[in-house]
Amino acid sequence: MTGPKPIAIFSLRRAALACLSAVMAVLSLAPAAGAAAKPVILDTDICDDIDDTWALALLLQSPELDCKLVTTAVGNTEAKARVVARFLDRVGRADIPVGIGVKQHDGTHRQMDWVQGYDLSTYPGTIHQDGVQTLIDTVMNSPGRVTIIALGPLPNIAAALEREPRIAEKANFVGMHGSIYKGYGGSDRPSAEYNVVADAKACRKVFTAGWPITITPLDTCGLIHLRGDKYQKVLRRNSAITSNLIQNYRAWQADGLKGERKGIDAANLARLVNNQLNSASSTLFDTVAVYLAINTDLVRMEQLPVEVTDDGYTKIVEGAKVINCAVEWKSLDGFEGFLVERLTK
Ligand SMILES: [Ca+2]
Repeated sequence: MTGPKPIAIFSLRRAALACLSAVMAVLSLAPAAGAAAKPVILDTDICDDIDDTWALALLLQSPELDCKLVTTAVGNTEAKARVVARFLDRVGRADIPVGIGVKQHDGTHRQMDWVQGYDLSTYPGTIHQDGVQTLIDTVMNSPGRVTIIALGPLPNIAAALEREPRIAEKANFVGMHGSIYKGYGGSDRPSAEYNVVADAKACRKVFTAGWPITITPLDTCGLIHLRGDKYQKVLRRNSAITSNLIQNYRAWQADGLKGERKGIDAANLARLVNNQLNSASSTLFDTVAVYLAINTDLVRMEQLPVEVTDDGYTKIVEGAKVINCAVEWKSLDGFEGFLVERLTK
């Protein structure tokens, strides 16, 4: 260093650049011509909550990201792969391979109605029966560093690390996981967040691996709901992306209501589903993980030593591996605007 930094000018420039970058994000401008899209793998427990389907839609609408593979996680991963495959096919993205993750049972999920009669063998793209191995191969054979975006509990990623630990040298990890200062519903007490507590052992394996880790804990992802004009814009857009998304929201909502209100008649079910469908989204936790794979301008990041406890908390513990945590929104409204802009473009 040859002299003192012109701090004021530097800060001003940095602030101006950050501002410009946030505006570009909100306007959803494509990356500069020639800028290569970032290779990503999406690992999703789609069909448990509906926010994964919203996150998949956001990913497909984001030119900064080049989706190399989608793997399904948790429960009946084969039945979930049918939803991913049909969705990709219907929005014209059957170029993306689908990998079936570690299968835990043969049961149903909440978006089964949407894939009634859909046969996975009719997917024009590739279906990989061993999604974990395909994930490993995709990372190891990629000329550039891959970003794994994980939207659920982590049995697939833990299994991949077990089989091939070197993936941690060739990939970055971005996840919707944990709870740092805030818990569910913006509570001042951290929660044992579902994606962590559902498989704390797998989460600890992933959070102690050698790769760079970025997470959106409940502090930021737990606050995302689309309501009012923002939600109506998505509802009314009626593109391939939004209509397939809303059809899935409908199937998921109806399945949940049928479970809650045993014996409900068809007319009442339709009325309740329509009420919800016409008013707002559910909490869209997972969409924030996709955003963090693109950039972090709209959130305040902290680098924190985080330990995964046996009972599913993500605690700040001196000496633990330091990870990048999106702990607070700089502009929650900006993110929701970005999300709507992307989904409806
Ligand atoms: Ca999820």
